[in-house]
Amino acid sequence: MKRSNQLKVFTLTVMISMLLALAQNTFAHTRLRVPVIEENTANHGSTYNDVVIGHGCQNTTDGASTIDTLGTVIVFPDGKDSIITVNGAPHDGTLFDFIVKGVIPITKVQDRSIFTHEDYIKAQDGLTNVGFWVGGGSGLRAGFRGLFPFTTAGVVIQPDSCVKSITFVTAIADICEITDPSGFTDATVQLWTPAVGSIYDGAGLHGYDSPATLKVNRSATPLPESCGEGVDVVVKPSAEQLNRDLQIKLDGQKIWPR
Ligand SMILES: [Cu+2]
Repeated sequence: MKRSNQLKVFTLTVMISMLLALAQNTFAHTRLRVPVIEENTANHGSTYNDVVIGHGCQNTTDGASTIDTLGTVIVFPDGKDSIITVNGAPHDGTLFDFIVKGVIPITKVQDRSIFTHEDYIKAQDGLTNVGFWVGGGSGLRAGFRGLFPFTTAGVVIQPDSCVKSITFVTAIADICEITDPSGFTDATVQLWTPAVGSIYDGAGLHGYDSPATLKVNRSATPLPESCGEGVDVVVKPSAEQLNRDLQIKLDGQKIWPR
């Protein structure tokens, strides 16, 4: 092989391994196991999914993710005061403009294989589940991944809307040490939240503005012809909702954040 060719091969190999390392890092973040789903009508039932914790918290010595996780909490946008965009442009209406139920209905699949406790986070109406938390026990060991099962059901796009897809931006906190918000560091918590100005933004921290998302593609009804290409909707929880809902309460007692 000519010297210049060898150099090309070498450069390519280095580039590929760098890309692979990058891809693995991205994959190791806390995400949903199935990030893109179809609509489900009542007849088609539920879509099974998991919150995937990719790694624990980072120690302050070498920055490796060697700290165990004590619990995790996830919140979906409640559809009430959520931040909605249509093809990137702000939308003033509610989620009812785009999805039939106005929220994404979620159900936790009972599972105490990693943590001893779990419960729902309720919307302000006290009925709708907007998220859930799991925690307690010996926890999730650093170096292992954790799957926390749940389902979404009955997510139906308004048939006469021009919605091609709707993406729900979630907010997740993987907790390694119970602190108040001033104690949030890479060693105490991994915040996978949209930066919307809540106390959970975590500027400068590992997961800053890198939330897990769930995209629902239109599949039950055809796009009305007048829609042309159709639109992509993105919905994020508001700062107000996160400050209120992204927390762990056990028997009415707030245990995280302190
Ligand atoms: Cu990560």
